[in-house]
Amino acid sequence: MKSLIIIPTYDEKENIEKLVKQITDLGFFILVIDDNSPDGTGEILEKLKLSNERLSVIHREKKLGLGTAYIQGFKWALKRDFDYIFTMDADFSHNPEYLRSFVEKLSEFDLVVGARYVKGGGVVNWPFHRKIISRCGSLYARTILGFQVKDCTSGFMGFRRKVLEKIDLDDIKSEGYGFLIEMKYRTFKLGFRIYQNPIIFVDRTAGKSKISKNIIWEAIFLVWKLKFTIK
Ligand SMILES: Nc1nc2c(ncn2[C@@H]2O[C@H](COP(=O)(O)OP(=O)(O)OP(=O)(O)O)[C@@H](O)[C@H]2O)c(=O)[nH]1
Ligand SMILES: [Mg+2]
Repeated sequence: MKSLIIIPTYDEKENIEKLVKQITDLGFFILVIDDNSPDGTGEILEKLKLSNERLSVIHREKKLGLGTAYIQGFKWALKRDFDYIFTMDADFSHNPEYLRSFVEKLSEFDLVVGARYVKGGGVVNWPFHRKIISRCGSLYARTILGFQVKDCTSGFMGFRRKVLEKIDLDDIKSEGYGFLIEMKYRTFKLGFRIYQNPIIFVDRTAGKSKISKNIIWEAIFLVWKLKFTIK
């Protein structure tokens, strides 16, 4: 089975080289979507590409958000022969060592979610308020939507190709955490099998956070929109 790991980047120069090496050393292909990072992440990637044939890069003109980056990445993957397609952050919050167990699970399931809020999962180094916001956000979303995914906002996911073929990618308009909830909810509504693989999520030690308060508000409204518009 051929796997592609899609990683959106914005100012990740401290992380990207080490991450690309670790993932391609594990035997996976990688697609990085960089939004013209002012810190030069895009140039680092161009250099790495010269000596790493498993690495592909898409450069976008400006910061256009994580959701649109993933949609572009999914479409890119579907034009090629990848069986499994993963989403992952660039900041080592998602440990690449989990990828192998995700792949194993994808022989039985259609979507694997790297889940913090299940037995065996957890979060390391997050301040108390962030833990509370994240846990409550997940509880809120899954209660209103009535589905069992315990970590709705997890950005670490592995999809079987057929899931992304079936979801109408042009119909997805949410961003940030909303996008991550929407992908899981649509997968669930289409009747696909979802596995929650426990992960220990480690707060980034390098680079800056890009999360904004707006994104949280957006997600609060989005959940209701999803509930009433997705059949
Ligand atoms: N291409 C692209 N990537 C983005 C954008 N915003 C965030 N990212 C990337 O998306 C991933 C997740 O963003 P983070 O800033 O780590 O968000 P977070 O994990 O919620 O917050 P922290 O870990 O606290 O920083 C990282 O790889 C970012 O570099 C964007 O607008 N465009
Ligand atoms: Mg992060």
